[in-house]
Amino acid sequence: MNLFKSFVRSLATRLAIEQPSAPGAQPGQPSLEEIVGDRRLIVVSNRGPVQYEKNPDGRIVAKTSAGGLATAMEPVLRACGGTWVCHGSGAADFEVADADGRTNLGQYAIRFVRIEDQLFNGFYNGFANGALWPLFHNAFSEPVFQAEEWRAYQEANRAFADSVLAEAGDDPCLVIVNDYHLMLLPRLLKESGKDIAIAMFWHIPWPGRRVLRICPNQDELYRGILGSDLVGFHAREHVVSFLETMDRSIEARVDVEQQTVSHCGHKTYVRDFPISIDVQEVAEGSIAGPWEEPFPDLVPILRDKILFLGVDRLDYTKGIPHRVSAFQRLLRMRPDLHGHAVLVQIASPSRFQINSYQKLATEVRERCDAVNREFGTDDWTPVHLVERNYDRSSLFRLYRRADVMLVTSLHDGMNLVCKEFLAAKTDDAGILVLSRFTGAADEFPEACLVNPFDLDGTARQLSAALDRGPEATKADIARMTAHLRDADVYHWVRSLLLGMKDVLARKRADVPTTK
Ligand code: ADQ
Repeated sequence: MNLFKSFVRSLATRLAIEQPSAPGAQPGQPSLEEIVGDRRLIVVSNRGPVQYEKNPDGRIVAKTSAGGLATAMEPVLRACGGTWVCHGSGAADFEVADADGRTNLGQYAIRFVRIEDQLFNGFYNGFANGALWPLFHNAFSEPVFQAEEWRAYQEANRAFADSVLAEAGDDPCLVIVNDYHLMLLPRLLKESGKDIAIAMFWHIPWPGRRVLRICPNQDELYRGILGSDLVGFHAREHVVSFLETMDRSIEARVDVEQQTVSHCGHKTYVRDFPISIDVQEVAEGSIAGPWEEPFPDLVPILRDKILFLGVDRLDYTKGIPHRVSAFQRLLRMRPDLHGHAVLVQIASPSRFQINSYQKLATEVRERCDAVNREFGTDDWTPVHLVERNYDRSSLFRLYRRADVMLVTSLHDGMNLVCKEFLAAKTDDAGILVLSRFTGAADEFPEACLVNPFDLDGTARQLSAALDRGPEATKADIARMTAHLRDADVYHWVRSLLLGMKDVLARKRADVPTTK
């Protein structure tokens, strides 16, 4: 989407939010600006909402990020204003920015952090995604801990801290730190002695201390995160795991009832805030035009076929090979689907410099080929793998066309794709197949909940879901979308900010802790 359209849309959204009837707000409730109060809002994450790249003709173009974090945090800044501090990863980011690395998007500013390539490689491809990402997702790929990558991680976190502190100046600020790339940042900010309130939001699972104790740097990471005033997770289960980890792994006092951790005289509150999406944006996007327009290659393939759809970053936590194999077993069980069912897997290339991601791409291609070899005919190719990024609104149209949405993550903090699918299904027709190991499964008991490791079981459940008939599945989708409309991203941000307000009020009234 071009920046002008995005700006107009953000203005419209902001105006909508300020109405008493805005999503997530009850009449008489304070606006988001009132909740944030006099503090300046700074959001920090490794990846920002936009990267500036150069076309071969030298023109600079803005590219938006695929990924749940950007999808969820962007509406927050659109609504409240402030600054997004993120790594300047686009080739032209610093050409667009001023001498401080800042650029103004109208509704909010971006401040790019400069991290040279070798350091970034150690920090991002190394410690963050080669060690922490697999570690926190139950190690489906073995985490690799390297001393020099740990040093790069520390140095990159310090670079983010310098940038946030420069941005904050002497103003009282509210900083929202995002995710596992920046675990050391909260303490670095707290130690500056400035008036900075810190909320850390954790987008991935917190699996438990027995899994995490293999990390040689766990103490420093936990001390880092405990610089926050509030730590937010998607699910209650992650809150419980976090409290248990802090209780048993470092010198800290944990109050399970109050959900607090006291460490070195500082108290951190821990709460769950299930993240969500801008439901209205998806619903409107899904009917903005025919689905065929952005997907001309799929038109001759789909025609009147039953569309099974997968949309993910090409990541081993998303269970894409398992999904393709479950579909293969479904075809073995159900000859009546031959010639009539098509699986389209849209996979956004991700972290391709890491070996395990390259291996995954090869495995997914091989599994798709295997299904097509087993069942394909001259006029029917059962599986189509599309490895590319799309404009988000194009995806919303395809969700609407889908008959069965397949979300089979092996482990996922929340998963926003299933929520986008539900928001796009304004006609209520469709089936959501959802892994039990997503945060979203807690919110949608009406989905067809599966264990993606159980390929035969998943195929059987898929078959049964297809047989339930349109009336039953419509009723399920209607119940899920009704919940989603109440629990959208504005509800999430409102809860997070109100949670933070409550924490700061409790802290003002609190006696300092000793441990
Ligand atoms: P992710 O692991 O990135 O997020 P997810 O929540 O599924 O996962 O969000 C993916 C986002 O990327 C969706 O908005 C989707 O539309 C978009 N996307 C996927 N494929 C795309 C493509 N080919 N082209 C364009 N866009 C594409 C992390 C955690 C999740 C958590 C989120 C938010 O791993 O568990 O839900 O953060 O907290």
